[in-house]
This record gives sequence, structure tokens and C-alpha cells, in this order.
Amino acid sequence: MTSLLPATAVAHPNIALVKYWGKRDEHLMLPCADSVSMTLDVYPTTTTVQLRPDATNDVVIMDGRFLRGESSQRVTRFLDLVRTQADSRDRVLVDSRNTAPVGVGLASSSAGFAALALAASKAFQLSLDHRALSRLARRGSGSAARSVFGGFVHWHAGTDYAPDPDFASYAEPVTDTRLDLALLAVLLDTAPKPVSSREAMRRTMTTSPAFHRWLAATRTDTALMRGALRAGDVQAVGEIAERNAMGMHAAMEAAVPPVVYRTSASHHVLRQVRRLRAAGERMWATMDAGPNVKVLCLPGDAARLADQLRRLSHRPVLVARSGPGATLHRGE
Ligand code: 2P0
Repeated sequence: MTSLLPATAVAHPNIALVKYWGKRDEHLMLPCADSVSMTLDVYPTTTTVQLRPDATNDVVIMDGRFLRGESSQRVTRFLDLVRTQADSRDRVLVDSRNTAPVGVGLASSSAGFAALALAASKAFQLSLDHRALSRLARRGSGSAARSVFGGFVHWHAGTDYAPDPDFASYAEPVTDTRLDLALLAVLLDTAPKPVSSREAMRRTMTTSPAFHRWLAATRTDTALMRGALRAGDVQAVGEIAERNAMGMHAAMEAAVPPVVYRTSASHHVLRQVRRLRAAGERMWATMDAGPNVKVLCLPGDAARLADQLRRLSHRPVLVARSGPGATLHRGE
């Protein structure tokens, strides 16, 4: 029996310190390697799911507009997984509200599918533990597996030798660290991406001669990052994160045709970060599937370094801290 009460969930985007780039199974959304992230306290997505037992199709409203075409089908395919688990045929109304500006490059699909996984599983009265919820969110968007949890998070790639590889790939919180980080996002561009991350990953994997070298380094970086977090060593965390992100972009840019997210404005900010660091500041850059440069630093330095970056880039700089995992709205 399913309830007709709507369920509402909130989730936040995350930033990877060791990146996820490349899937070994596109259907099950299994990554080529583990990744490590920090969930942020900015730009929450709030999603409500309401069952519509008499309806013949799902209706998806995002930021007040009906979703159509491939974006809507992606949500319906995800809801089909929930329906299968719940042994239900009920269609639903999904109403999702983002607070991040479109294209800001803070991986809003991570918050979006984490919130949808939690709201939909509640609406269909599935009782999933956190690990099962992370595995479900992963099927919507890989990075959403990590946004189920707050703070630092480790997403395990799992292994194809497991009896069921789907069960072996989930995220879990990193609890053995006392390090507190801030993230500064230099907002360079809000234009839509030139290539979707899904297509860009595919192209990098299949055509970039640099991809396998980056992947091998990433497998080592995860263990090094866990050690640096455990030791509370901000410099090691920053250096591993910057090297891993820059290696990912170099691998993308070596694809055929190249996947180029870094613009001249990105390179300008990257140079300023290196210059300030050479002058003694503790700050390290990371980038995702877009031109914005994000900077990792200690919370006590965040306001001062954000001011410097605003002055040098003439662009808005957002300051974020560690944020919570996905939660159901109060009262539900
Ligand atoms: C990450 N990114 O680890 C990497 C680094 C962007 C660059 O996860 O295809 O939206 O839905 O699994 O999760 C963005 O990719 O991709 C991403 P899909 P997703 O944060």
C-alpha cells in the first residue's frame, strides 16, 4: 500500500576533491574509480513527490516550468526504478526547486537526484537505509550518490567481481577527519555547458590518450586524500585536489574532439591562485564540468581570500562551507 501524502526532501550539491570522471557501466551508473567529496551548505534543492494513482504519466515541474523531452524522460526512467522497488505502477507529480543559478557549475544534478531519491522513496513508502538511498540516487546522477551524506564523503566504485555490482557501489561519510574546509567559487560564466558531462565522460574515456594515466593516478589519490583528511593536513588535501582536477581537465582536453571547459577567464583565475599561493596563501584550485574556478581554503581565511579573488577577477565569489546530507522536510 502506498500513501497519497506528498513527501518533500532537501539536498545540497557537493564538490569533489578526488573527481568522478568516467563510467564503467552507463546503465547501472558505475564509476571507473572511487571519488571523495565535500557536501556544501549552499544552493539546496527542494523536491516534493506526490503519487497520482489515476494518472497515466509522470508530471515533472522544475523551478515552476514543466519539464519535457529528454530531461523529463530521465526523471521518469529514475522513477521507474523506484516503482520497481515499491512494486507500484503509480505515476507521480514531482515539483523541484533549485536555488543555484542555472549553469553555475555546482553540479545541481547531485542535489537534484539526491532530493528526488529521498522524496520518491518516502512517497512510495520504501524503507531504504542510507546506503540503499545512495545507490538509488547514483542511478539518477553519479555525483548524487555523494549528496545523500553531509560533510566529507567517499563514493566506492565497487567491483564487477561482486555478486551484484549494483550493491557494491555506494557512498558513505568520511568520519575520521577533524578538518574543516571552505570553498570559494569564482562565478565566471552562467552559459549552458558546451558538452554535457555524460557525453564528455564518454568521449574522454574512448578517445583521450591521457585518460588511463589520470584514472590510475585517481585510484592512488583517493587513498592519499583519505589519509590527508585523517591527518587534518590542509596542504596535502589541497595539493591532491588541485592535481586531480587539473589532470582531469588535461585528459578531457586531449580527447578527440577536445572537451574544453577551461576558458581564458578560468586560466586567469588559476594563475592568480598559483600567484597568491607562491606569496604564502594556503589556497588550492579545483574545477568541474564548466569554466568556474573553485578554491579550497581554511574557513578562517575564506572572507579575506574571497575579497582578493573578487578584486582580481572582477567577478562574484561565493563562499561555501561544509553542509548537511539529504533530509526529509520537517513533519514528514
Ligand atoms: C565530480 N563531475 O566528481 C565530477 C567532476 C563533474 C566533474 O560528477 O553522468 O552530473 O549524471 O553521472 O554526476 C558531474 O557529473 O554525471 C560530476 P552523471 P554527474 O563531481
